[in-house]
Amino acid sequence: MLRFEYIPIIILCLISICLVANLSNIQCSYAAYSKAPLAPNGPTVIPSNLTVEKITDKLDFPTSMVFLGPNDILVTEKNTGKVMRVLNGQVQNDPVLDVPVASDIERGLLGIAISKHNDGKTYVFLSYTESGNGIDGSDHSANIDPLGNRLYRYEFSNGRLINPVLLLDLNAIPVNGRGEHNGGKILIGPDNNIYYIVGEVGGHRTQAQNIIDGPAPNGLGGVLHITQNGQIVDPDNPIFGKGLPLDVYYAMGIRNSFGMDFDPMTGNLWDTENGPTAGDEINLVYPGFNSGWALIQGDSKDNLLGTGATPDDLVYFGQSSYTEPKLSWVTPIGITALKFLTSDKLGKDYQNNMFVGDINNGLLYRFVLNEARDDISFDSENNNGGNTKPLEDKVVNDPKENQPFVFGQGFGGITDIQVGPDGYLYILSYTGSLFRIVPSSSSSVNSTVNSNSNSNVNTTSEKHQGEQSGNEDTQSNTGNGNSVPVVIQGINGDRSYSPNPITIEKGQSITWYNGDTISHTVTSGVDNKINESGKLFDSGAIIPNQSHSITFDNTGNFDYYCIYHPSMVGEIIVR
Ligand SMILES: [Ca+2]
Ligand SMILES: [Ca+2]
Ligand SMILES: [Ca+2]
Repeated sequence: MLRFEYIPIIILCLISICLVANLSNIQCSYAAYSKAPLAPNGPTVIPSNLTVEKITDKLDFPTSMVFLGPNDILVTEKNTGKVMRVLNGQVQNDPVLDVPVASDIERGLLGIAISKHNDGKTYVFLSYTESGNGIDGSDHSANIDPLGNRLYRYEFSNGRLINPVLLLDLNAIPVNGRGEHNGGKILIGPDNNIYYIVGEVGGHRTQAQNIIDGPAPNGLGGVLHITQNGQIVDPDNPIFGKGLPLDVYYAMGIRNSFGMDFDPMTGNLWDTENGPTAGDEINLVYPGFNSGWALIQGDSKDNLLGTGATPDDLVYFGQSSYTEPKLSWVTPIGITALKFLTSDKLGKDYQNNMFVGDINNGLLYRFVLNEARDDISFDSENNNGGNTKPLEDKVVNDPKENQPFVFGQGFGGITDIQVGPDGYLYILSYTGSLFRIVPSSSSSVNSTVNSNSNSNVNTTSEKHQGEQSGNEDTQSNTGNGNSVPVVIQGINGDRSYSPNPITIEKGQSITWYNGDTISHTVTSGVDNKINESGKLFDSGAIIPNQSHSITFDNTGNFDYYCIYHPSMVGEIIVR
């Protein structure tokens, strides 16, 4: 086991106080993200020859998954600390393991990886924030510190995870009192070693966060790699330097991450990284990569953190170096999972594409790599023929620049993406649902629990007619010639629906036309009041270039929003 004793916490606190003063704009940005809800009629994907099937919706805040075999999946649950087995679409009653976790904010049971060995042994690796008193949910409120952010190896045997071996024990005590930035994803690399990504854990500021006069790195804020037995991969030739914990780092300068994967073509590691109020990233993570946090986030030329730092100001160990993100977002999307689709089961066009999820919008993105596979292709031909010109700077300055990459939506915040033994793409949502994307032709009604989700891609609003017929306030009406037009313009706050607000007379109808390039909804209510959402009216997915009409028979003011993109808000005034 590699154990990094807590570096005298008093020193860390003193240093962090100085930093809070200097970087106050960053420190205050915590939890600025929102989690996208599941679309009421289920998620959809853009290609009409593909469809989304629901496997189950019976999980409790699932975070990561691995396949034991076909239709046999192990899923980690963040807050229960349980590893659940989903067999042929059924969540089994008994967990294969139940560990005690601290679960505040981004703490919990976070990562899982699997490695099958020739001797018949199946190792399962788990990362979690281990509870300080053996009870789930013991956190700041109970004044209990977790034991650590820990990486364990288990053996899968007779349906249970047994024989735990603690491989890595990292500090889980935040400097800023918040349970954020614990990372947690685990991968088995092409070299059969373990790759584990951990965030800066609540504001730690060491040289691993590029604080030149800070304490030595303490194992946080990077991609770590060790053998499956918990040994240093190459002790004689470490990437960053000799001695613990420097020699476990594969990459540094990472604020937080919920996703990484190896490109099956090149063996290159790619990750997603989360900025504070700005600067979500996708990176190619080579050995010795320094991502720039806490001095640079996003593209350094944009100076999104306001530090004025350049790559020359960062802390470098050994042969480490800084590289700009392959893509960054000025406005964070809450970027999460990243997975290469290794199979051609969804069509040759999608094989070896990189799929990425987010938590703010519940969107699934598809990226084609360039020929050398060391960059994202911004060729319009590889991106649904979309306008990729604004992306040539590798920065999504306006949320709309995203759109050529959007592949699917309505998943609720995505926590993991994997490829099953069947070659299909599996999407895990914090809402408790697990989906898979399959060719429409192979979709079987029996395995499709939510058949509504399949009808969304190709239907027009006409097929939704009558859905609201039992509603006192509204009814669908697509044939009203006197309907008042509203154009859905895209993700743009209270200017997403135009005009906004819209005023009509009692008995009149409004027809929303989707002039955007991705689907949106017109759903009554506001984000974060899920119980009231869609109670009065809900259009379901209005796909690009389609319309949906609703007649309003009662007076009043009605808030509405897009359930896929909760930042899109509008108001209807019925006189
Ligand atoms: Ca538990
Ligand atoms: Ca970076
Ligand atoms: Ca741009």
